[in-house]
Amino acid sequence: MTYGKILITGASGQIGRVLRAGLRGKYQLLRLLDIAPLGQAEAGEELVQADIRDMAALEEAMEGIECVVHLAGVPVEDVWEKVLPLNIEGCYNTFEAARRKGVKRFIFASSNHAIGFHRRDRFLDDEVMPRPDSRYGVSKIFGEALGRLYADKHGMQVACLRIGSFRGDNQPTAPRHLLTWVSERDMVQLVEKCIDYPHYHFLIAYGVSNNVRNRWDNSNVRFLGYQPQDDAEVYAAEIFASGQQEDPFEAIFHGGMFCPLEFSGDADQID
Ligand code: 15L
Repeated sequence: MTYGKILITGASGQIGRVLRAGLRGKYQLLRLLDIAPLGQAEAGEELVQADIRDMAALEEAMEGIECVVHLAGVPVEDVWEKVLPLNIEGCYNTFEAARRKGVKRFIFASSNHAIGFHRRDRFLDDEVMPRPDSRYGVSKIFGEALGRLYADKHGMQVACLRIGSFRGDNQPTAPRHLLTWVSERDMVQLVEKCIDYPHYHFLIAYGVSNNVRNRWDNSNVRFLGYQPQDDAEVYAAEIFASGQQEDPFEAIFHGGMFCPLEFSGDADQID
């Protein structure tokens, strides 16, 4: 195993909890970091209660680590006063602490909201221009840019995962999820592939299940061997039977519900 000592930040969040359970026993060490309580340590786990705004604590947490999975931060659109310290400064601190401690690989939880203002009639690959739909989306583009910098400048191996709709109830519940849903086991599989693949420089992958309505192209990362098992379509009848219809404005764009937040622009100009 090339990368056996793993640090997960944001380990008590929605995705963190699922990765903790899904990766348990597969690696020599799972060090779990969060500002919130993490419960009892299981075999092979170490728990660190720390804040990603605290560089010294992060450096300590990186000691001996081979691969970081960085999930910590605000998970939705929020005020700048939260996005700046957690998703901008906190993200920088995490990359920089990893570099200082010689961490070889970094998996960054980006988001589809990094490209949310692209029109949905366009199928998106890893090369499309950044098109954030929110301050949150901007922070994810910032993290991807940091990843690119640390890969090119410092030789860190970086994977940025543009995660779609990961649901705590492991079920798609809205029409947009039929395109964007990522199931728990597919999320675990994607992260595992990004930890285990012997070598890469920098990659962007979409964190999405095998949905028939998927609009994101992962052919650039075929080499990873990610084979999603689930398809949101199984839930389509249930979702439509509930009478839900996507708002017409939201339905134009990949980012859906984040696009109309605070909107004062001209949709026709967003080609
Ligand atoms: C995200 O990035 C968010 O973390 C999550 O809360 C959802 O909004 C998701 O994207 C989505 O696009 O459905």
